[in-house]
Amino acid sequence: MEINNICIIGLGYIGLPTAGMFAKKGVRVTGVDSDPRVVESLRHGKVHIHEPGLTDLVTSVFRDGSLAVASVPVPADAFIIAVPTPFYDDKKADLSYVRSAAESIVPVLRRGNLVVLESTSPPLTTQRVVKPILEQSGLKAGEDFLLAYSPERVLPGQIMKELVENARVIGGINEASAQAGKAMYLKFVAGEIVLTDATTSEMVKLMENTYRDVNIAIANEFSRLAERFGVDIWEAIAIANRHPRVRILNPGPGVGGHCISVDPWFLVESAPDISRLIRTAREVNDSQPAFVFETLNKLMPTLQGRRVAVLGLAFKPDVDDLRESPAIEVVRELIAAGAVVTAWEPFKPDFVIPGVEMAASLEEAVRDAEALLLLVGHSQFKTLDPAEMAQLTPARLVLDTVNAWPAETWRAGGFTLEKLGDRKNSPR
Ligand code: SAJ
Repeated sequence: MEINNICIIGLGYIGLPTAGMFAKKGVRVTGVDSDPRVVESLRHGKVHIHEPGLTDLVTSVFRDGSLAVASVPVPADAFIIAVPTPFYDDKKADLSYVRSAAESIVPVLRRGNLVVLESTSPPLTTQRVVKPILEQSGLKAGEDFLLAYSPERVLPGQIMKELVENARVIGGINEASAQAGKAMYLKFVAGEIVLTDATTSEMVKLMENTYRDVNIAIANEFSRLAERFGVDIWEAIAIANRHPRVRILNPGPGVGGHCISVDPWFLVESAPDISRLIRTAREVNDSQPAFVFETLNKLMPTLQGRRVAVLGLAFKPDVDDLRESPAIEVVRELIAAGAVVTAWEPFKPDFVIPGVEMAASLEEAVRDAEALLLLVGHSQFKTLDPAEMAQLTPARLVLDTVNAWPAETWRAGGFTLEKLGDRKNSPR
């Protein structure tokens, strides 16, 4: 089966880079998005996602005509669904985007086509949700058209590299579907391609992110235990990690982003009676912003009217993505306690949080502060010089929640530097 043109539905963090990758390899790609603003801005050469290397790629494939954009799918050899799967307030997966993407393919689906779902989804979504919708075309999955699930596994900030180099799993509803998927992704994937069935590959994706979530949860719980026992968690983890079979992750203000903080719920939703550990890990991570708040509150027992400068709001270092960010949760608690919060997020300075003053620069954020609260280990924060900071701010109390700042240097610079999960060096 020859794949010369592909229609990719959903031009977000995954769909757009994937479209660019295929187009660069000479495939004619039509990128489809239901949001007219995305289609319009791409038509004007404006890339709406901040990801290193993406703008250059997209601009070049647009210029040579191998990538086009549209608001509805066009006939193609293969279709890739890369739309978001957020969750509702009750933590159940919102599959409405997946459903409407599948429905939009039905009128253009032809005999011999391949359809691949990439969106992270609860187990059995390919078989029980996508397949019946596509079969409304009158064609039979596995016989008239091929259907597979292949999750993206790339790390925001390194998407261009990881899309190519990471191992890719492709789960077909039958062997022919998996093989067709392999033939397609081989066009740009250099990493190993592993074939399996659709439900296994759905579960693999959820297991990967759940594994990481549970591991971060234990690191966060350790940070609370360290507070209780007068230990420095950062020192304790560094020592424990010298054990050949131990690799504890980093505690911090919590787990954010649209993947790790969401995906484990898809397993809990699908089988609540047998996923207690996964649920608890989610709850531990979701309550970590409250732990950060309590730690600061111990250092500043009255927060009413106190001026706190918050450095970083993104969900993790060096990205402009604020979705599900635990830093925002911390800020909300500070506002609720009456603190006067000025926040500096260099990757999204004009983000709006009700009640928070967004600074236009680091200088502006710290100018009148009484305390500094570091919530994200952006590279540009890590290298801040405490001697220079001491000139910029009257604040001398600093709470570093991500272990970004060398305590000795900051203390020598005149700051009272406190770290999350460290009561050894700063008994409070
Ligand atoms: N975090 C910690 N401590 C750590 C590591 C991370 O608190 O030691 C926090 C981060 O600050 C962030 C959150 O966890 O708030 C998640 O960050 P991350 O870097 O672990 O992962 P994501 O969400 O950017 O990307 C993950 C990756 N999955 C795994 O590493 C198993 C990526 O490969 C997936 O493609 C992506 O989810 C996805 O799209 O599902």
